[in-house]
Amino acid sequence: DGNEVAKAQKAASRGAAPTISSWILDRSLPADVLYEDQQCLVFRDVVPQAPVHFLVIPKKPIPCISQAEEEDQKLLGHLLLVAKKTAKAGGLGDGYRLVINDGQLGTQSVYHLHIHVLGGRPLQWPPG
Ligand code: DGP
Repeated sequence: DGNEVAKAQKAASRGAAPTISSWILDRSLPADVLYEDQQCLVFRDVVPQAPVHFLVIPKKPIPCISQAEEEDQKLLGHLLLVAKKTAKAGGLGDGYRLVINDGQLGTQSVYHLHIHVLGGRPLQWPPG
């Protein structure tokens, strides 16, 4: 909601590193949490790019997919299964898209690994 956007902007203006881990895992920023277990958290994106847009993040602070390790294999699989379950629970039975942005050219803006779950409208291909 607007309150969350204002807090995000305030945190950014303080020069705080924009990591979802510090804002959401510490609960310093209220997020609309849809699902949580020991390994991950699912919450609504504060700047939705589709009628349904949420983020699946590991609790482990992996900065980006390119820095994930072999030892993260099970966790990464878990994140995908949680993404598909929450997509179905979120009413995206007719299809949706999972996106992981990586690094500068991938337009990653928050350096805590997250899977975008996008749907609720026909999506364009290729993405921009
Ligand atoms: P990316 O560009 O892939 O790094 O996506 C980061 C996403 O995170 C972007 O869609 C906006 C969202 N976001 C950034 N800060 C916050 C926040 O504090 N709360 C929530 N709910 N979403 C955030």
